[in-house]
Amino acid sequence: VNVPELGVETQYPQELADVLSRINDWGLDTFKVEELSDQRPLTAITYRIFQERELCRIYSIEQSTLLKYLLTLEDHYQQVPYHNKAHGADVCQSMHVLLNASALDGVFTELEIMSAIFASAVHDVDHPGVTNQFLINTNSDLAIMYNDESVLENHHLAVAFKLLQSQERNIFSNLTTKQMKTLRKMVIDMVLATDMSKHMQLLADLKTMVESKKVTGNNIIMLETYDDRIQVLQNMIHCADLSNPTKPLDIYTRWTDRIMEEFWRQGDKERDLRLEISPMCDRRVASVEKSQIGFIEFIVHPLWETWADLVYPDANNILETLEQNRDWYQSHIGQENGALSSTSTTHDPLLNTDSIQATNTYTSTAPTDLTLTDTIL
Ligand code: 8BR
Ligand code: ZN
Ligand code: ZN
Repeated sequence: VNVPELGVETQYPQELADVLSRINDWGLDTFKVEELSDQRPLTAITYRIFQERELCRIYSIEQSTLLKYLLTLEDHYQQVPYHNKAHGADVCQSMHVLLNASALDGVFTELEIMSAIFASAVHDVDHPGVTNQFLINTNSDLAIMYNDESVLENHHLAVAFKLLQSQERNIFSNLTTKQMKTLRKMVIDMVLATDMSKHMQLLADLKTMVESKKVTGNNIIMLETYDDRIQVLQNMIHCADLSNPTKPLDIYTRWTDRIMEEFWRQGDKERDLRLEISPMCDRRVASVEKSQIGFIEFIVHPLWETWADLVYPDANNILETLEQNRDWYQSHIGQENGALSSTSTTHDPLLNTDSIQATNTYTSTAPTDLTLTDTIL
């Protein structure tokens, strides 16, 4: 079977190859990959990572089978502002970089690594662009199906494994029964850990692990039990999922534009349904900067600070960028004086219809720390 070298059709093979050559870098521009790959960022990035890690050779995966799986997976991400295939691609590539930490050198098996890459690629598939709480409050079919427990995360997993059922897409057909069983357990454990309501527990357990950390002579972490190994992988995918604020500022602000637009669309739905509008979801009360500062201060920074302790000193640059980005949002708070920030979706026609109202209410009704935590967790 003839498969394109980069896995995707492109009119710009050289430019795409150049961007993808930064596959091991924290600053890879997923948005550029999105443009240059004719809207196939997830396939282009995951295919490249499988090649980079020689996973097709190790697990006898036909490249054409891998491509069929990835293209179908990518098609099952919905066209929502944030939780779309670009976010899937971003989390997958971030996970790939985190797995390369020198403190983790040789720690994880090839099967654990493939499970981690696979879990991150599928972790938000078919996300409808609304939160678990919204799905529960509206008595959605998904909430009924999963009895209100990690509704979205259970669904992402079910879709991901369902897509393997067809033989022509089954990338794991040459794994042994035992390998498949282990992979499936690990992928489930990782994707369920991306439910934000598990954040506090995950972080608490990570802190305990850091306190009793054992390392080898060359500063490599020792993880002996399954519980310890999966705990690190769960925190790693959670870090990758919450890595937007640790990326170069121009990339971070583009993700912020997208998540805010998605929140606001949920707020529009809540208004139409006469439900209470969730914090941060009211486009007429847009407080982008304050939301991001709260998000960093209460959730992202505590997590990354602990991760940086675990893999010290591998994540120090990441932590530094995060702190600079927080300071940037901080310095942009008063400055705009009620006007919409340059980073918000002012080009978005949906927002522009409300821009006058948004300008008036911008500074007056920021979410308190408590409501912020309420919405996300
Ligand atoms: P998921 O991708 O699994 O949904 O987890 C990330 C969550 O963090 C988002 O759903 C959102 O609730 C919150 N968040 C906020 Br607030 N700002 C964000 C940002 N700039 N990037 C990513 N997530 C953000
Ligand atoms: Zn998710
Ligand atoms: Zn996600």
